[in-house]
Amino acid sequence: MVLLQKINSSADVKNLSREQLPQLADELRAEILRVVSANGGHLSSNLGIVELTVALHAFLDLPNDEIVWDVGHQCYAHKLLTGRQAQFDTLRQADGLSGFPKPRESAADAYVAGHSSTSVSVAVGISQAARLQGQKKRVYAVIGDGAMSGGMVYEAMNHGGDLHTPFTVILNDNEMSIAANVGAMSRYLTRLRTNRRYRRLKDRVTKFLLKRKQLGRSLYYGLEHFRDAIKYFLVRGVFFEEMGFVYLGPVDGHNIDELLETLKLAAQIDKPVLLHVITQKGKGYLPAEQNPETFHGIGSFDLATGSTKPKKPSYTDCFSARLLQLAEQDERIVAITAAMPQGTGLAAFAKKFPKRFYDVGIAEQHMVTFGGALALRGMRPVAAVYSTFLQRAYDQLMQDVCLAEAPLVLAVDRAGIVGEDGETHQGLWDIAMLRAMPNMTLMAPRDALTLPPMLDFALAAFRPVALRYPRGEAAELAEYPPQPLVLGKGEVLSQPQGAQLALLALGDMVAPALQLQKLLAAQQISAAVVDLRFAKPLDEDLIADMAQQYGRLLVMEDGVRPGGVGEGVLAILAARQLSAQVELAAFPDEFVPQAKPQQLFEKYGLTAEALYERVMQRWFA
Ligand SMILES: Cc1ncc(C[n+]2csc(CCOP(=O)(O)OP(=O)(O)O)c2C)c(N)n1
Repeated sequence: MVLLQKINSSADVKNLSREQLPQLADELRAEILRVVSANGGHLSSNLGIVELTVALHAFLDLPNDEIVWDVGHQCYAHKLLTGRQAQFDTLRQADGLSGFPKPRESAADAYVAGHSSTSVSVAVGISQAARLQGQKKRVYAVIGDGAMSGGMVYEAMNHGGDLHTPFTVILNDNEMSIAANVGAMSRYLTRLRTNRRYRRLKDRVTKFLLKRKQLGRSLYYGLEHFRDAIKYFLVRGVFFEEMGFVYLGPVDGHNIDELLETLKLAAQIDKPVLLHVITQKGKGYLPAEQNPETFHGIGSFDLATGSTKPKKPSYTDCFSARLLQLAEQDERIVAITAAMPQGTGLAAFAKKFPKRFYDVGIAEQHMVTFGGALALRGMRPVAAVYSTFLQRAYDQLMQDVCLAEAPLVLAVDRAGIVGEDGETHQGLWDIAMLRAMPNMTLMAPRDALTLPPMLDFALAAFRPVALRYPRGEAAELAEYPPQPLVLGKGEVLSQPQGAQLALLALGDMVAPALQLQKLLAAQQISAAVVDLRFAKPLDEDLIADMAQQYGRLLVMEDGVRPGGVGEGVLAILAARQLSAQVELAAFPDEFVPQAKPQQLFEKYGLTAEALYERVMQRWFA
C-alpha cells in the first residue's frame, strides 16, 4: 500500500500525479478485498466504483463540494481516502466503521444512506441550501442504475431539473441492481450505452433503402428504425435532457483520465448535469466479476477461491420452498420482489414460474399497490420484501391494501435484528407500523415448522396478511409441532401447574422464551409460555386470561417497544381493567447500531440469560 498509506484526505490524492492514480485504485481494490473477505460486506459494488471514487477525490474541491452516495453501499474507497484507513479493519463490526456513509462517523460523509434512490433529493436539498446561503459548491449525487428504478429519483429530477441550480448526478451504470437490472429505464440506458449499435443500424437501414426500391411493410419498419436511430444518435440522453439535465457520456468508469476530463467539463456547465459512467460490478476480482450478484453483499469468504461457508437453512429458504409447493397447486399465485429475488428467496420461483414472477425494481411503493390490484382482481400475490424496505410503502399499505381490503400477502423477511448493516437495515419497525393499520393481520412463525402453515393460512385468509420472520438460520422446535391456526389466536405451549408468571413471545422470541422457562425452572420458578402467533389481532382473551391467572407477564418481541405487541398487551389490560405486573422485552425507542445479531440481543438485554436476570430481580429477588 505504497500510495494509499500516504492518503488522509482528497488533498493528498491531488498531490499524486495522474500516472499514479491507477496504482492508487489498485491498492484500494486490494484493501477492500482484504477486509471484506474477512468481515463481509458489499464487495461487487465497491470494486466497481474505485476509479470513479479516485477521480472524484482527485478533481472535486472536497469537503466544500459534496458527494452524496446513493444507497451508500459503495463508499468503501471513499472511506479509505478520507482518513479512515486505520479503522478499516473494523468495517461493519460492533463499534467499528459503518458499511454506509455516516456523517457522525466522518464529516466527509455528506448524508446518511442505506435505503435506495434518495441521493438526487439530498443533492437538490444541499445545492439549494448553498444557493440560499450564498455559498459556492457543487454537489455530486452518485447513483447506480439499479437505484434509478426507484421513483424518488424522478420526483427529485423533476424538481431539481426545473430549478436550474447546477449540480451533478453521476449515474454509475453497471447493468446490475443486486440482480440483473430490470425495467424500461434500464433498457433505455442500454440503448445509450450501446450507441455504436445505433450507428451501425443507421448505416444498415440506409443501405437497405438505397438498394431496394420496393415499398411495403419492410420499408415501413426500416424507416421506423431509421428515425429512432437518428434520434438516439443525435440527441443522446434525450430523456434526461427533457428533465432539465445536460447529458454527458457514456464514459468508461475505469478510465481515470476519461473520468477527469468529463468531470472537468461537467463542472463548467451552469446547469444540472447527468454524467453517465459505465462500470463493471466486481471489477478486478474474477469470482465477483463472474458472479456479481453473489458478491453484492456477502459474508466472509476465502479470498483465494471466492468460496463461502455453507449456510444453514434459513426462514427465507423455508418460505421459498413452501411458496413453490403452493404455486404448483394454485395458478393464481404470483410472486413479487422489489429488486431482491435472491435475498427474498424468490429466485427459485422466478425460474420455475417466470410468467407469474415480477421484479418491479427498487420500487416498494409500486410493488405494494401493484400487488393490491392483482389481489383484488383474482390473483393471489405474495410480495416478499425486507422489513426495513417495506417502510417505504407505509401509505400504499394503508390505503391501497388495508383500506382497499386487498388480500395481498406480504412476506416480511429480515424482520427484527439484521446485524452488521446497522441502523439503516434493522427490521425493528414493521410490527409497530403494521399494527397501526386497520384490516391488517400480522403473524410471525416461531420456527421452520410453523412458517409453512402460516403461509398457507395467509393465502387462504383472503385479507391483507403479513408474515414476518428474521434473517438467518431458522429455529426448529420439534417438541412443539405446529397447531391449527385460528385468526388472532395465540397458542399456549406450556402451562405447568402452579406457574408464577407467563412468558408471552412473538415469532423468533419463542425459542428464547422456552430457554428462559428452563432457566427459571432450575430455580423452582415455573412459567407458562405462550406463542402469540398473531401480533395483530392480538389474542385479547388469552392475554387477559394469563394476566388473571398469573398476575405477572413478560412480553417478548424483536421489534421496538413503541407500538409493539407489549404496548398492545398493556392496552388490553387497561381496557379490561385488569391489574397485572408487566415487563416489556423489546428494543428501545432508538436506532440500533451495527453488530452481530447475538451481540445486539446481549447489548439490549434480550437473551434468555439477560431476561432471566430481569425476571429474578423484579419478581423473585
Ligand atoms: C429502498 C431500498 N430497497 C432495496 C434496497 C436493497 N438494495 C441495496 S443495493 C441494491 C441494488 C442497487 O443497485 P445499483 O443502484 O445499481 O448499485 P450497484 O450495487 O449496482 O452499484 C438494492 C436493491 C435498498 N437499499 N433500498
